[in-house]
Amino acid sequence: MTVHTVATQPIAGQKPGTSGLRKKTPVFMGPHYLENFVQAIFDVVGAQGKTFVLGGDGRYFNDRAAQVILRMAAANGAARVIVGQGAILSTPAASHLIRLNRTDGGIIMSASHNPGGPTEDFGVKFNMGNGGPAPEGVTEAMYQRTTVITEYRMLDAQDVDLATVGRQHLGGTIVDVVDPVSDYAALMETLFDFPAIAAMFRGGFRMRMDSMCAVTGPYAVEILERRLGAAPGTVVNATPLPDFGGMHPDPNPTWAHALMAEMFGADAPDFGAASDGDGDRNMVVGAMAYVSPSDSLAVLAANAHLAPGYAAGLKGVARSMPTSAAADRVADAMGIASYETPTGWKFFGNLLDAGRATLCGEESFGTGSDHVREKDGLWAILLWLNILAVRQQSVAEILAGHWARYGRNYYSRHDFEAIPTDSADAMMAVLKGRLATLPGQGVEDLQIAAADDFSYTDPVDGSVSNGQGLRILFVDGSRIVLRLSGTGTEGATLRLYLERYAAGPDGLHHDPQQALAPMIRAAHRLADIEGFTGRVTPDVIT
Ligand code: VG1
Ligand code: CO
Repeated sequence: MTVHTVATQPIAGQKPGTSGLRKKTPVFMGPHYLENFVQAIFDVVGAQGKTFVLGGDGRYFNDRAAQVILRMAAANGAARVIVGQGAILSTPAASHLIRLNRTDGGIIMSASHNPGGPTEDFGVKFNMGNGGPAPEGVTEAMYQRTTVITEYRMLDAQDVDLATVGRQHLGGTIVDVVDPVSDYAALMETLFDFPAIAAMFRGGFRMRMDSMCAVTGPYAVEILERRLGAAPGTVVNATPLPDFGGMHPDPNPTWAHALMAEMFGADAPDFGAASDGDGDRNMVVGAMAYVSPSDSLAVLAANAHLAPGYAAGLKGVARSMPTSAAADRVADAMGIASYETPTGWKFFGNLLDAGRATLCGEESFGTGSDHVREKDGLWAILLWLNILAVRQQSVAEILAGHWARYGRNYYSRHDFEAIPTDSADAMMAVLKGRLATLPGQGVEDLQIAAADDFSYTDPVDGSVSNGQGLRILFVDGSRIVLRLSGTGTEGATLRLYLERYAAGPDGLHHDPQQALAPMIRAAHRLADIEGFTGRVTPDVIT
């Protein structure tokens, strides 16, 4: 088989964001677009003699992109590629396969929680040999490479049969097609008390799992229904579809509204959960009890020792800066370290590798641990099930008990989507310019204690990441944070994060939007969101 060297030119804008390169599908399918970026990956990390994992969330173009990447891996001299059957791998399962097989990294095809389809979003990201997302230095090098690229290598070959598990050869490269679920399911069995969870299901415990027509369907059916004995049909929207059935595969109360309606309706199941496009996010809900992701992280940290995989306790807990401080309170009570990182899972990698943190979480419905180097939706759902099985309490009881002990961090995020980029940038620039003048000022009866643009120094390798979000901290401990999304593909998305602490014992059961109303008004006044963007009402509230 011949290796062709194809002449190409740099294509503007191939800069990875919070999590890989995401663009509209037609952009990714345009001439040389995918090829340029994949060659830039191989140019930076090297492919000769190396082994990689390859898989994706099954969205439109996933299958064809996989064939292109395989031909390019072979043309660049890769020794072996491990591919999920049908080119399918959830992001956490890909992370596990990289670690299990000690490969040199992996390519994951996903735009995660963004919608999929011919006119929606596609994405590609590279994970390192530790199983985690490439750090900023590496993604920046890939971007720089795309700005000077002149050629890429492509093997002249037919498609590999990805439908059949087994070994094949593509030029000089071994292609091992593997079952996407089995190794991941086996890992979950080592972490959680499957017999206890199975006994809970046998005792009549009812669950609804919404896979949102995305990648976790096969994983959830195997683990929940087959191995744990949940009733057949527990998992809904269980078949991954190229367009996610037209759904927005983002597990939050807005997009998983069918699940929310069921959990807040008559005869609700005991436990509900949903996951996103590539299976790294989760939402958990009890009967009549929504669990905010920040609270979920805190509850999991406080109870993880009830699961066999964490019986020895936690080394530390890490959260992204916009995530509420609820987990910090648990860490303090347990006498373990807590860390505050910028948004994006790549910033947890060093803490996990160094053994400083065991659990990590983000307010954006992401939770995970040191079992892989990605957030992991089904893992979080199974840890909740394990805790419920041991404590024999409802989700609502566990939440109420948690707040009674630690106090409650009222929390919400307001997203304003598809704002003209110029307006969003101008608004952020003006607020940033005013930060130094804010301490000491009052707004909406709130006194501002401090204000800054969050900067992070990695405690392991000393790398510095600036410009990670504007924070306004009030004297009473509440705060607002504003940042622009790094995963969107249309204009700018403003994320406004709001937090207020209530120590209890009174005032622990208010509606978060009401509890946060002063912060919401203060944020609109301080940033003049309406003046810059014309927006008053957020598109999505979580
Ligand atoms: C969002 C979330 C962030 C998350 C990222 C990737 O980024 O806020 O917490 O890590 O998505 O999640 P941004 O830059 O749009 O705020 V996923 O499930 O897309 O891998
Ligand atoms: Co995701």
